[in-house]
Amino acid sequence: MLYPQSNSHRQTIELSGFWDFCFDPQDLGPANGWQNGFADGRPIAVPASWNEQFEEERDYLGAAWYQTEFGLPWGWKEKQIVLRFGSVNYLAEVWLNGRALGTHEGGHLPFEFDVTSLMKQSANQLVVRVDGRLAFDRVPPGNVTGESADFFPSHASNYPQAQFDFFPYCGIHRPVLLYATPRTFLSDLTVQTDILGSNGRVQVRVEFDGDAIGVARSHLSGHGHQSAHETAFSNALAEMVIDVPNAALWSSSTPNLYDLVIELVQNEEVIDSYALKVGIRTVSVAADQLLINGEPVYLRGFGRHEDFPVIGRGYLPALIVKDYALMKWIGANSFRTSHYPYSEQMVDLADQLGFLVIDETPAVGLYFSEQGLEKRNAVCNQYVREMIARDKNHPSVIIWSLANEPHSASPHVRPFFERLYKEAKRLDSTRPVTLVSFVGGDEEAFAFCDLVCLNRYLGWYTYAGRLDEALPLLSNELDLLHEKFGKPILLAEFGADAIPGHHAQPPEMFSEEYQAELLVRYIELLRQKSYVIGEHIWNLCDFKTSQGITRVGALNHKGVFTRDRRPKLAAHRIRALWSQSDQ
Ligand code: BDP
Repeated sequence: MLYPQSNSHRQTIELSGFWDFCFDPQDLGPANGWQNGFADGRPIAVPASWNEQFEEERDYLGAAWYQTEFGLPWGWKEKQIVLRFGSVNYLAEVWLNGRALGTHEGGHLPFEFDVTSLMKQSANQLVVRVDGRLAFDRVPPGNVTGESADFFPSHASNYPQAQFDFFPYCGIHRPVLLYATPRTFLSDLTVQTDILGSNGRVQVRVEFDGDAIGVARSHLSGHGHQSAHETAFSNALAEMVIDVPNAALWSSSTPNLYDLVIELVQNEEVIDSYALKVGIRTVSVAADQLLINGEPVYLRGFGRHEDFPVIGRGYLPALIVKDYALMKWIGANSFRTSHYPYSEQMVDLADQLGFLVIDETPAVGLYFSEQGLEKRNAVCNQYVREMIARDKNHPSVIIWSLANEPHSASPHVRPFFERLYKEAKRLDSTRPVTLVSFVGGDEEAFAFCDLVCLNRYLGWYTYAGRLDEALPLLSNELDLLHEKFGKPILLAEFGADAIPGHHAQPPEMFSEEYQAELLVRYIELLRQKSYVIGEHIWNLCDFKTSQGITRVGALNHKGVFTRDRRPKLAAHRIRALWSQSDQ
C-alpha cells in the first residue's frame, strides 16, 4: 500500500480539523439514519482520541459517530479518488453521501475506499461510526472472563478491563486523507535490497491498476549515483533490478537514503509517478547474532507508546520529533512498536534518523480459548498482511513481531503462530520474524521464530525489591533458553516503576534510585551474554493505562522519562552507559 503523495500526477488533501461528534451509548444511530448525517453534533478534533477531549466520558468505549463535509477539489473531475484512514480504533463503519463504503476492524493500521463514483461537486458528507468496545473476540481483547490460564487475572479488576496495559483510547487517531490519482495508476511498489561486494542491488516490483500500460521507468539518485531503467509490464507487473556501484549503505549510524522515482509510461508519456526513499541494507540472523549489512548489531532502546495528555493516541508530529530527540540524547539505536504499528510518519523518521525498528502487530494479550478462536486468527492474519503491506519498503524496519505476550498454554498456540509466521515469511522473506513472550521456555513458537524475544520483570513483579536474588535467576534462565532454542535473545522488556520525585537510599521500589539500579544491573548482566543481541527498556516514557491498584494515577511509571518527557534519574544513568557504545 502506497502512502498518498502529491506530485504532478497525484494530489492529497487532509481532512483533519474539527468534525461533528456524538456519543451513541444506546446505539440509536443506525435506526435513526445517522449514516446520512446527524444533527446536534459537537466539535471534536480529528485526529485524536475522544477520551480526553471532553469533561466526561473518559472511559466511554462504546459507539460514537463522526461527520464532516468537503467539496470536490479543483481539477479532480477525471481522477480516481480514494479516501484513506490512517488508524481508527477499534471498529470503523464509513458512509459517503449516505452510501456505505465498508468497515474496518482494528486500530493502528490504514484502510481505504475508492470513492470516485460517489463524489459530488460540493457538500460531500462523510460519516464514520466508531465502536471502541472491549470484547473477548477482539484483538487486543478486553472484558474477558473464563479460565485464568486464558488471560491476565491481574487485569481482571482493572477499569476499563483491557487485557493489555495501556489505556484503550478510541477514535480517529491518524490523519484522514483524500487523494486523487490518474485512472490508471501505480497501485503498489515493493523494494528489496541486497549487497554484492561493494555494490548495492535494488529490486523493484511495480504494480498498477487500470488500462493496459506499456512500461515502468525508474530513476534512482543520491550519493553520487544516478541511473534510469525501463521495463515492460507483463501481466500488470514490472520487475527491475538496479545495481548501485559502491553503494552508500543504510545503517543506524549511516542512515543513507537514495531517491527512487517510478513512472508509468504510455506512448512515451508519463501518466503517473511515485517517489520513495530507499535504504540499501540487508538484515539476517546468523548463529547468535543479528546482522545488518553482514555486521553484528546490538540493540539499545525501548518499548514505547503513542500516548500523550489530551490527544491520547492521536497523531502528534511534535511528539514524534521529541521522542526521537530523547532517544538520540540517551544513546538508543532502536525501538519496538509496542504494542501496535506506530504512525507511518514515525517509521519515515526512523529511516531518516537511523533507528532500527521492530514492527509489531496489534496482537497483544492474545488468548486462545476455543470461543472466538477462528475470528481471532483471521484478525491476526489481517494485521500481519496490513502491517507488511504498509511498512515493507522501510529500511529501518528490521524485524516483524507477530504478537506481544500471548497466553501460550493452549495446544492451539503453536499452529496459530505457525500460520502467522508462514504468512509473514510469504509476504516478506527478507526480514526475521518473531514474537515477544513472557513464558520463556514454554513458548513453543520459539522453535520456528528467527530469534527469541523475552519480557522479564524479576526484581519487580517477582522477587520484589530483591535484585540480588533476581539477577542470578535471570542469568540462569537466559542461559537455559539459549541452550534450548540455540537462537539469539533480545530482552524486549525489563523495568521498574518510578514515581518521579520519589527517592530512597538504599533504593526501594517506586523510587528513582531503584529503577535506575535495576536497569543498570540488568544491562550489566545482559552484556555478559554473547547470545544477547539487545536490551529494550520498558518504557521510554510513563504512559496512561487502566485504573488499578498497581497503577498510581492510572499511569504505568516504568518510563525513564515522565509522560511530559522529563528525565528521571534512570535516564541519566542509561545515557552514561549507552553513550559509551560505539554505534
Ligand atoms: C509487560 C507488557 C507491557 C506492560 C508491562 C508492565 O508487555 O505491556 O506495560 O508488562 O507491566 O508484561 O509494565
